[in-house]
Amino acid sequence: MELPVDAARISRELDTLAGFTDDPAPAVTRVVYTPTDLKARAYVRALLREAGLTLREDGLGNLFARWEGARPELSAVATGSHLDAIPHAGRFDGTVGVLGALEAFRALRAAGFVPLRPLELVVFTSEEPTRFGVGCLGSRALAGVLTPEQLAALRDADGVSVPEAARAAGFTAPLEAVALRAGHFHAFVELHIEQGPQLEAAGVPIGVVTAIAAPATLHLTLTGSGGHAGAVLMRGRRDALLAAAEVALAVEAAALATEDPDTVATVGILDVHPRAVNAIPNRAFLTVDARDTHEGRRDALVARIRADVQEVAERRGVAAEVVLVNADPPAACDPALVAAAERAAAAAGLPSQRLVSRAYHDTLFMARVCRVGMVFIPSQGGVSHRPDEYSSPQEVAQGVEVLARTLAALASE
Ligand code: HGY
Ligand code: MN
Ligand code: MN
Ligand code: MN
Repeated sequence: MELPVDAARISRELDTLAGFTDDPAPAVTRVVYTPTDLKARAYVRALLREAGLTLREDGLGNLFARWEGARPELSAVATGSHLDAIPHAGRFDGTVGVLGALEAFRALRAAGFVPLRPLELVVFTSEEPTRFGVGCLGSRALAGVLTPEQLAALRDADGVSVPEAARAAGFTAPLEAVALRAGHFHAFVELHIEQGPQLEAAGVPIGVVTAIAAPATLHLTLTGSGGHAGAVLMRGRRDALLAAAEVALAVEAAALATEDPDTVATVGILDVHPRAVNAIPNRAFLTVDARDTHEGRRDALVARIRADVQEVAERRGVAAEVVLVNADPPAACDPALVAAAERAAAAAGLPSQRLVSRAYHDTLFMARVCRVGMVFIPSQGGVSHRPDEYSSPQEVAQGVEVLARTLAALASE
């Protein structure tokens, strides 16, 4: 089947979407339920309607765009990704999987393909942890991993809960109806940028994901005694920032200590209170993002970090509060979907290689609902979560074609 993927059109649409940002280009900042997020959603909803898809939104704002199949009673084949972006991010993370899926649908329709099973394009709410501290809120709720009560307990920096923010954004459907029953979808395949260097280094245009690493997040609050920067002598200070500094270095050492490249840990946020030039920090808040493809090794890493925090706190006389925000299992992509994506790449005349995703994705939680697969395209320089994130129009179009062929095969079975 000849697939007329319009590379110029998807490139234009990605550029337009990148224009919905709260920081100046080339950065993209688009935090869930903000006016900017809602404008981006409205833009994508219009494109989906224009393409003749039937839309529905759930109580969190997860958006489902349906292309009816010849057998509407069969469970749908789903694809999709996210539109939200962390502060000062790039324009391809998530958006390639949304607009790329739309372009895949348009190319299949233009080629005269008629799906047996319905196809659904899903735009997941809040894949990034920026506002509520936990990533993949929408897909966790769809998978039943986050209940309405747990969503109500998640609050942003202003104390606004997820349900309050969703309602304020205009999503009023009941949260009890969000969770999908297992088997609701026949299969789910996400197109995404690799966000790492492997495909570019190998000179391979298509990645077929076999597994998604297991993420965990810790929030640490260290409390010392603070005081006057001039009057309090060095001996006996209980400086929360210096304790946090030791903890941050201990986090790095703990990840390196496993001597496996798949173990990673990052302190991404460090806030200091009262943040005054002449006051000894009496409180430090830091986040730890710890991941590994091997769940046992990830759990051992978290345990070691907890022990290091206690050791530093005792030695420096500071109080330590450790909150484990999430510790999720890894996900394996279904071998049949891996094979389908590899066949699709071959049919498109494109080399592909298997790899593990170290970044997490909504696919990590869709794996609790149905069989999953992922198709990656290269990230220039392996860069992501930065304004200079880049994949070429040709790389995007190649990913779209492989996604389209994979979806066509799954929707015909
Ligand atoms: O952090 C991640 O892995 C994803 O990009 N939110
Ligand atoms: Mn991301
Ligand atoms: Mn992403
Ligand atoms: Mn994702």
